[in-house]
Amino acid sequence: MRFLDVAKVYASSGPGGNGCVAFRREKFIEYGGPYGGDGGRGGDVVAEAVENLNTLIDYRFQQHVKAGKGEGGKGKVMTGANGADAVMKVPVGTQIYEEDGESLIADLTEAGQRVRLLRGGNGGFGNTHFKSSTNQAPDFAMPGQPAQEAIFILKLKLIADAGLIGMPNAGKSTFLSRVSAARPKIADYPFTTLEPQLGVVKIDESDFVLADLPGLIEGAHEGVGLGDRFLGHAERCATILHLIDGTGDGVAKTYRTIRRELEAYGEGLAGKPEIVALNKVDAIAEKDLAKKKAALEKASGQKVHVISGVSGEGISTVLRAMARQIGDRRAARAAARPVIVREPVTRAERQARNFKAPVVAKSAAAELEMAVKSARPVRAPKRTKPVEAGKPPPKPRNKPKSKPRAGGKAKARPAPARHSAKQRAKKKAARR
Ligand SMILES: Nc1nc2c(ncn2[C@@H]2O[C@H](COP(=O)(O)OP(=O)(O)OP(=O)(O)O)[C@@H](O)[C@H]2O)c(=O)[nH]1
Ligand SMILES: [Mg+2]
Repeated sequence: MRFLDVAKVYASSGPGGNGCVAFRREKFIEYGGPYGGDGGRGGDVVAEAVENLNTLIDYRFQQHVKAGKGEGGKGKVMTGANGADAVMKVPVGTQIYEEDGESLIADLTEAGQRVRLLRGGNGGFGNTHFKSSTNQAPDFAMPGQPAQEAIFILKLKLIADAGLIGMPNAGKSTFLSRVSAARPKIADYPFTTLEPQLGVVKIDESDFVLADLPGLIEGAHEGVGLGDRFLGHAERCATILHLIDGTGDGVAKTYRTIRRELEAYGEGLAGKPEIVALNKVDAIAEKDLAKKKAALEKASGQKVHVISGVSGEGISTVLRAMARQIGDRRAARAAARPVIVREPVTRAERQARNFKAPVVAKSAAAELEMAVKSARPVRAPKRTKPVEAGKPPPKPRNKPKSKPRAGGKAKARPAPARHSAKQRAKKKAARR
């Protein structure tokens, strides 16, 4: 499947359905009155980021997106059906721009993220809506609202943690194939890689996504070579691995050329953390290595890693340095993310926090106060005397149930005498 990272889409939402003019006509019902229903709502145009897409190639073939129109209202006060929404499925990392390609509307960076691009028209009111004491038989209804139309530019900027940048033939694709399961095309001619390739790198306990980008050459910002449009895929990276072919001459000059291109591209790419690596060390003559490394260190002003994508030399050190920078950015982002505590809205949600929450919502402070008040006090457990060894356990003390009388001891009331049936008959006879 071809990779496509820019697409133009013509979209239109659905118009609303017209309101209906109808009158009730039934046998034995005089003055039936207005009876026309409202029109249905037109469908929206929605963009949704989905996990299993990697390219915008679908929009090369389907450039028109149209939502369903709302159905007209009907007699018997029947409302028309709403039009179906048109959902544009795009890969994660897609940015949606207005027709000019510069005004950003939405940036879909997480799977499942949705944004409404165009609103469907509302349905028109039927004549039932307009009945009043002064106009008891309105013979008009409202038309549905018209649809909205717009042209959108979709730009995919891959979500990678690190990007590989360098001149053509620097060994970028070889590096990616060495450190991940990705199998990009490798050849000894320039511009072998024409589209970005992604690979997942596992190092120690962490993993990250590495993007192999096409080669940059002098004047790329003016369109020379493949241009610099693909640098958009490095915009979201935490770090850039700048590879320089060590077998060539003028490594410092090559480094400066690429840096100039990054600065010309803008979008904060030149300010990103960068790791510099002198590649193809297996093919560099021993006597030239120190000289080239020193020249590169002077030009870049930082430590230069000496690596080889073919022999694997120095690769784990570079990957660890990249993982560290990626980890730092992940930690900074996690710290900066606001913790959103949503206030409970429905009654069920409020009662999940406090089961005595009132049916009608109160302010959060009032509810908290109520929850504290309604909580039962915790009682201390009863203290009991420890039983001494060899002694019988103490008898439970009976407390008098009634208050003692003022002058003396409380007297227990005698239990009512219980007589058998024989005794009762005897008593009865005696009374007579
Ligand atoms: N000796 C040696 N050769 C290498 C090394 N890495 C890459 N090469 C060779 O360099 C040539 C170009 O390698 P690629 O990985 O295709 O280079 P690239 O940077 O992806 O090139 P483009 O896609 O054209 O930008 C191939 O012939 C590789 O075999 C290395 O570490 N040592
Ligand atoms: Mg390549």
